[in-house]
Amino acid sequence: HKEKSEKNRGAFILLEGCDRSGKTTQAQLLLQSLKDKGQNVEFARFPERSSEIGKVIDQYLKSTTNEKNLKSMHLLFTANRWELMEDIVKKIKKGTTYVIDRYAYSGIVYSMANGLDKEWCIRMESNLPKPDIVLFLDLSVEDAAKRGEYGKERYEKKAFQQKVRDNYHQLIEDNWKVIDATQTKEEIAKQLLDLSLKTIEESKNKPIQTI
Ligand code: T5A
Ligand code: NA
Repeated sequence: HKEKSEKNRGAFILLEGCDRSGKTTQAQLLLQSLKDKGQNVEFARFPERSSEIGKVIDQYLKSTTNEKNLKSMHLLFTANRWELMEDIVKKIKKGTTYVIDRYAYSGIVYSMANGLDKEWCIRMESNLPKPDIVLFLDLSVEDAAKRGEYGKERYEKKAFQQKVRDNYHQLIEDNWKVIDATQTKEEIAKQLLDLSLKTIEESKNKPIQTI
């Protein structure tokens, strides 16, 4: 029986933020702490560069030549989400909690920073599963840049990152928590763990929403 099997589902916990905001660091810490608390939890990231679509995305991110077809590039990032989310949702419904590093909101804010229309970007992400909580690691571009040089990938430049941050601030909704990412790794980890445990508890018997 469908309804019954969706009781006690896992949660969809998402980490978002600019480059160098500490997403990957915190995702790994959170995964371990949740496991230590006996939670059934798995990790995923977007873009997932290992699939066929992911390989095209990886090449795009590593190249610095002008991209003429930004809309089709956006749709490849979106397709990369669809190709993984079907399996992820199946597992969430069976009780696995997912910690995910970047998702649809990254798609929206980076494409907007490239000049694409906000409403178009949001529309292209519609119907994807919606996270139960968005843990938004927020810090200024200046503070992010202090964490060592930005890398060599396409978007790792200060002016671009400033646009990305401004765009994130336009997307904040009720299910977002803005985390001060200038705190120590340990301080942030504790906040994320508390928020995640609360979310797991509150999401258990709620249907998964869509964007
Ligand atoms: N993209 C992505 C799109 O354009 N469209 C899309 O749809 C999607 C999904 C992907 C790129 O693709 C774009 C966005 C991105 O430009 P990525 O592989 O996800 O890139 O790489 P990033 O997320 O940018 O990875 P980064 O490594 O730059 O950032 P993180 O993961 O936020 O940061 P992290 O944890 O690696 O930490 C960075 C450094 O800071 C230190 C760490 O030790 C590390 O050195 N640090 C701290 N220092 C002090 N205090 C703290 N609290 C710290 N936390 C971490
Ligand atoms: Na990262």
